[in-house]
Amino acid sequence: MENLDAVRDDWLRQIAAAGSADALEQLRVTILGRNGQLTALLKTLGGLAPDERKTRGAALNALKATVEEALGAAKRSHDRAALDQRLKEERIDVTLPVKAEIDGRVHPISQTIDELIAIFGEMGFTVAEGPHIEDDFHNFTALNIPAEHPARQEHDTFYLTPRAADGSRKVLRTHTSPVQIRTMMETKPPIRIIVPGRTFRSDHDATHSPMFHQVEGLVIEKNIHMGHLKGCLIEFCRTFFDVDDLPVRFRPSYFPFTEPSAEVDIGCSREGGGLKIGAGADWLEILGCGMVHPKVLANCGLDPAEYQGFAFGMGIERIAMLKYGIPDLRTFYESDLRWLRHYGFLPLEQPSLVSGTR
Ligand code: 2NL
Repeated sequence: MENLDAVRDDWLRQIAAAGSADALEQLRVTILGRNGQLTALLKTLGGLAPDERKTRGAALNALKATVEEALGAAKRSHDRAALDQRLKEERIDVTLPVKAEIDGRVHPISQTIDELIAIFGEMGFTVAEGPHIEDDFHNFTALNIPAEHPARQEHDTFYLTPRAADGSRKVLRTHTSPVQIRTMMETKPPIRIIVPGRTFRSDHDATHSPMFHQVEGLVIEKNIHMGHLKGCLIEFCRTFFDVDDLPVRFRPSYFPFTEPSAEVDIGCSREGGGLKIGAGADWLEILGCGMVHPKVLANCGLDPAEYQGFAFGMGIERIAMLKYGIPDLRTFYESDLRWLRHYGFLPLEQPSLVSGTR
């Protein structure tokens, strides 16, 4: 039988002589691997008498522990030497110029929503959100939109299939109003919310996209009247377009969910093909509004004799195009990075907001 002391001394010598982490690993496999030398020695135990096997087995286990310990120590020493070498060789030149970061831009839709939140936030509004997939009740019925209304037609609205057992179909919300319906049904007034978000209509041309963004606002309190509506929306228009004396006019209109209803125009001039907001003799329509219809309040479980309110709605792409001079609606959704670098905003740019209160 081999003398284990000699074997051990030989291995330890080889381990000490290994010149690299790779050589060390090679050695580990040669000694301890599946076909290794120590493994071979262990296999001979089976042929020994029981007494001999016990002593020889114990000696081989001790040898294995010694070799493993030596391999571990040698590996740690190699790693440390390699690190020391790298630290000695590698230099950081702290005087080099900073690498230019590829900085992103905030999309004009996001920027405009941030501005809306800042402006209405100053007036006490919070943001509400809701599902894009709605049911007939929240999108149409509760809003006093009659069955024969064009908005309910197959042609204008994205209906989801298949129908439920009762024949009803879900719809992609055609406006953000269902969120206001849900809010009125769930919370006790006073309510002061804006609802920015995606809306969907089956419409696609130079000025219409099947997906677009809307912001609607809703105020429900006791004794709210048309004066509050006008003050709030005049303040909004002047702040958003950043023109202190911006002319604002309210024109009678019709929506099924408000009574009375109005459309809001701002003063502008269209000279030489250009559009200038806040000056001149022309008018530009920018939003719709009205006092919430008593039937809509009742549909949401509110007593119209106790609570009144006003609501408004506008297209986010439209007001962004007007404010930032973006000529084509379709470019909003093309994800063209050159467009985004041109029309986008830096992340830390503050939303335009009055410097304090007026
Ligand atoms: C427009 C006009 C409007 C509303 C939206 C509304 C919502 C509820 C109740 C009453 Cl829950 N009204 N929303 C009211 C008037 C006008 O939007 O031209 N949008 C693009």
